[in-house]
Amino acid sequence: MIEAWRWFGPHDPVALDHIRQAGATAIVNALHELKPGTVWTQKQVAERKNLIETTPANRTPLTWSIVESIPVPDDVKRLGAGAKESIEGWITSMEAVAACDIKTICYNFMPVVDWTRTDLDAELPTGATCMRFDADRFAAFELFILQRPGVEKDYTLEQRERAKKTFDRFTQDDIDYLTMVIASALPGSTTDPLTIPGFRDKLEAYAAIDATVLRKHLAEFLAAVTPRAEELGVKLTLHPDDPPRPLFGLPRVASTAADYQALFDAVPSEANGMCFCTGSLGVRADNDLVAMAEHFAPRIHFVHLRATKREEDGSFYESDHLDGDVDMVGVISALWAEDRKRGGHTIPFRPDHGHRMLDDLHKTVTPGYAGIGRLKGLGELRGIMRAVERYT
Ligand code: DNO
Repeated sequence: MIEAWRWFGPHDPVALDHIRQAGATAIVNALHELKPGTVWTQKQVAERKNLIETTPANRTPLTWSIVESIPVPDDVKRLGAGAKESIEGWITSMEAVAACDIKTICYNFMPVVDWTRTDLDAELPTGATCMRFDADRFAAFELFILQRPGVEKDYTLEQRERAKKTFDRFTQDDIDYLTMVIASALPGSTTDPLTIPGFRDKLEAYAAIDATVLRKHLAEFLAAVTPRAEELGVKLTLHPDDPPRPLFGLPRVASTAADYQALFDAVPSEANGMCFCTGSLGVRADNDLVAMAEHFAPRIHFVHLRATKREEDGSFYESDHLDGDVDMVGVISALWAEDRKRGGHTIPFRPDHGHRMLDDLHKTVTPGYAGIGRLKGLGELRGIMRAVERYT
């Protein structure tokens, strides 16, 4: 497997030399400065690639080998093949990326919001902080801040009462913070940031779209883009929903093994692949991650390794990389076997997210992407890989 690292570009407080020091050699990046839906040009991609790959004297070379993500515009999710212009634009961006010899592209198909948390800095017993999805805080947001029409029926009376208590304790700053965190403001988001009225309008635009329709639109998108991806030798990797369950009454179609199977059946092209994100998939107790890694192995072209701990009420937090609910050794063994089958050193993985700890507690960091926490995660994951390499 190949050690990769997500870099957010020239303004990322974690510099390319820090990545070298972490030991990763493959860079995961995107033109984050461009709004979702903007068509990427070859010149822009080449410039970024140059920046990453121009190696100062006596430094380890780095390669930009994965794009995460080219955002799929909102109208593609709402209209499927009907969003012709947006799909053509997406293909043009993919061509620009492929022309720069980057052949792995990650994307997601979550409507309205990308990955979702309620806290960026939840304190752990060690004094480090982690990201957290808190069921009560989320319910408080939907019920009393967003006031989503029809939301009551998604909660029991007890859940609503707990949410109300949580809401009653909020200050205006708490409300603003929660709104900022949820309304697409997390790093790497592929959806536009929203205000509360904008949020309601977006949800309204999805009123008629259920899981069947969304799945159909995703299949139409893939049917349109995979022929060109095949010609270019590009692997498209669909990132799972995070968290892997419906939010805001919106459908989700990349949450389970059955979801991915339906997609591979609908569009068998070998360019139709998967980004295996253990942190996202692992939030569902009914996702057997080792079985999924084994079953989908030939479709996996990019891996995010991270762990979460589930709580009874649907809350979860991001634990240490090896101490969550996921059987990390089992997953890595399955992926390692596939990597070996392909000749070795073929599948890129990145340590996904990390705790905010040590010096990072006093610095400005990119939420989820502080340097030290990921460094620790990568070190632990690398240790497992060395053992698996040797003893299997
Ligand atoms: C969060 C990431 C997401 C992911 C996109 C993929 O840390 O997993 O930002 O990159 O959802 O399109």
